[in-house]
Amino acid sequence: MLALWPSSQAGRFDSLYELRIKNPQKRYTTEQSSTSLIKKEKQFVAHNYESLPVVLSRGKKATVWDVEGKKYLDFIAGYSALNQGHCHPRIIRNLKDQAKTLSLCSRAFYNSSLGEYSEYITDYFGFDRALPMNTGVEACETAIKLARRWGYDVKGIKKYDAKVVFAQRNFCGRSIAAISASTDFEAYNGFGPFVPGFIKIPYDNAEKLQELLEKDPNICAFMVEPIQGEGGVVVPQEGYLKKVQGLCKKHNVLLIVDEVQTGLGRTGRLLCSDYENVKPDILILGKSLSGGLYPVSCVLASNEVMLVIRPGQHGSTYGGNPLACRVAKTALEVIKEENLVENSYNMGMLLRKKLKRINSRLISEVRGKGLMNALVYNEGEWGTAWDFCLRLRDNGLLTRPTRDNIVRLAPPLCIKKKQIDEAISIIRKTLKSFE
Ligand code: IF1
Repeated sequence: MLALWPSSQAGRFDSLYELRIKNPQKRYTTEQSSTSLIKKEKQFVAHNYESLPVVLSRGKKATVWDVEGKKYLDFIAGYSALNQGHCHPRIIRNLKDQAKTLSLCSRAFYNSSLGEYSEYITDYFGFDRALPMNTGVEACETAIKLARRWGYDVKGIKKYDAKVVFAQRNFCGRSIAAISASTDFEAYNGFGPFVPGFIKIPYDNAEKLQELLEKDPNICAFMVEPIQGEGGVVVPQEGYLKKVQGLCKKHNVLLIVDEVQTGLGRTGRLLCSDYENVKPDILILGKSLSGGLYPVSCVLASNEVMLVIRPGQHGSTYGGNPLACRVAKTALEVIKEENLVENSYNMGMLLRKKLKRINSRLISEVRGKGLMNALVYNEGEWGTAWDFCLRLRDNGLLTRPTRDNIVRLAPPLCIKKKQIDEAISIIRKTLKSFE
């Protein structure tokens, strides 16, 4: 019995009941310094992240402050969950208002927000129906379920023979299905057995997809990101998505586009797939669908696809709750009303133009679309991309590397020209300090 207790408590109490009831007498320290807060996270939180050492306590638009009051430009934007900027006043107002009125009733009953929100979001993106979920990975899983079921019920694939195709270096989250689709060793290694029926082909290679679709009639869907985020901000050749759409149509295969990260203005269009005028069969959204306030995701599709799922076959306790619906509708309104898509396009152009003008042997490449950008850092005896990010932090800009040496530059879409200039001068100054 004792072995089950937290090691620090062993022997102090006679039973679990005593431990739970009497332990609150423990005195908690509430020291607010960065050092003590980092120490606490390191001691009590699972070691599933290596966070950049900075402890944030406040945010507004594209700016954040640490617990000591130091100010930074946020060039991660909550991994693109904060396209509307930190603590957007209107989204907060509606969140508060709805939280006071009705937060959740589960889909056991109808609620006063889900219908209105679903009408709004289906109109906004031009689909028949929405399936509300919470996190990005849940929406990705939902899309896979829809595709498999459509494969059996509509396409006529023999039961449990359906296959879904993914691009190598994709990222759709941390669930068992998501890591089964992953080619990232770190993400999947040691977590098997994996979900069967998943095929992985190279990204940005329509020919490989064509070969596969021509020989395998059991494929129900191809799932792809229009720009690979975790893959290292990989921008495919122009025309890739259009070609892929043509192939899927020809072979009666659903095209699932994961716009969890690229969507909602991040790349300078409302959806990144808009650049190629591609409307997928299934669209997945998340992250900024709530403006960073609350986990809200969504799957959009036509009647033909969406109606293969019947009552009892899929759902979620929190999915489609009134609070989420109200927040998401407001978050979508803000994107339009504040012209965030246009600003993302313009500020992205400006950022890349200015970055490309910097003449430094420490930058190998600058790439991206809109405000989804990467700077490829040339690591050497002067240090790693991590060291570079630490010094950017000291100089007032927050970001971190992905895939070792790729530094993400993805601020909230409300960022102003003045702040882009400020970021550029911080980057210049930081690069110089390594020369
Ligand atoms: C982590 C990156 C961003 C996503 C796409 C689905 C999901 C994500 C295209 C799942 C999530 C995240 C999650 C975060 C790191 C992160 C990330 F580094 F992987 F690329 F955004 F920058 N589809 N992306 O990018 O959404 O379930 O997390 O809501 O897991 O460490 P989720």
